Amino acid sequence: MNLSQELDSIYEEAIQKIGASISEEDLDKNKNDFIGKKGKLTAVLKNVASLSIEEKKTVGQKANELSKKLEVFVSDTKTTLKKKLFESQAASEFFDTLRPLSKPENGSLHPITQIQYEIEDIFASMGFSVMDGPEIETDTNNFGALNFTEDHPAREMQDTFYLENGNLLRTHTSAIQVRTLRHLKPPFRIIAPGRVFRYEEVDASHEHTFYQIEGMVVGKNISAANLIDTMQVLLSRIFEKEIKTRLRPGYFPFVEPGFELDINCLVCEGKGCPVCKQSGWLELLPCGLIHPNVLSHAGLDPKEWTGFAFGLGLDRLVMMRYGIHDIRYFQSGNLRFLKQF
Ligand code: FA5
Repeated sequence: MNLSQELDSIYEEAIQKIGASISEEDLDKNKNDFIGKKGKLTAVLKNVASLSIEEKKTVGQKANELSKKLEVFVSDTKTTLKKKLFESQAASEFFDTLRPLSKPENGSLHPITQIQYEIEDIFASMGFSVMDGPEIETDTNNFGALNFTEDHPAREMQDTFYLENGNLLRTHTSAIQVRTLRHLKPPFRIIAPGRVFRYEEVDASHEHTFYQIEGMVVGKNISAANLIDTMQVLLSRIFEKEIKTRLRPGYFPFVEPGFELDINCLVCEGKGCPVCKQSGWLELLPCGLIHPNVLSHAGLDPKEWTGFAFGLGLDRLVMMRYGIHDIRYFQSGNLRFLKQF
């Protein structure tokens, strides 16, 4: 085989190997095998120096041309590989909402829904029933009946989305306390899960749309000891391990006394991170004994009836359980995130 024929056969082999590359990495390797520093075609080019002037001209020119053609072929193959990769990713992640399903494709429950159902089971086992309420509320149910006076500074604590007719998107599930007091005769124990909305500056631990579970017990001689015990049962059943908590005074107009139950941040194990704003602690469960004014507003005699209430932030609870470092994943619709649960 003369040198020109050798070049042709190297070229044929290169086209075959490069064309069969299965990834960009594989392509780089195949390219190097032929036109890299130690490649087969490069080796021929290096030998050209020892040829006669005539051969130098023809073989050298041919080797150069083939090398250039191979460069173009490598670049085209790279484009094809990129396109194929994109198409296969798009095919596996694309979901056409209008396409009739030829075979059943099961979705799964959102992690927040999963934990909501778990909490409902835990409370059902303690004799609680589950209540519901609308996302659009009256000002009275969200604020007024909960002892927020018109000019009460606490109204500023929650920046609210108002509707033109004066109603609002509920800022907390505590509005369901008011509805429950209207509909049930005590004694009762209820929880009420739901979506709530605030005009909030969004960051790693704050969303504008998030989930809470309200809890409320009304009966005779209900004390802070009953409240704390219930919270401890809840947290130990949810986390199934010892977790550090701290109780500090907290102000909400509808409880007296009010508490903030914080848990040691499980994303950073209390060292400090963006989720806990570097404090090591996360506000999770504000609670307290129901304010006498709330009971009176519902027509109950606060001397006869007492109770406790709490409002659990579900998004943050899920974050603590799985060590999720940013609340924005929950509403992102990112299937790669959701498929983990
Ligand atoms: C309340 O909403 C009171 N209604 C809770 C309550 C109920 C107190 C009954 C006393 C008795 P707060 O604004 O702190 O309180 O919110 C309660 C929980 O919701 C917080 O601890 C937190 O876990 C969660 N939360 C509050 N704001 C956000 C937000 N922007 N994004 C995500 N979670 C939030």
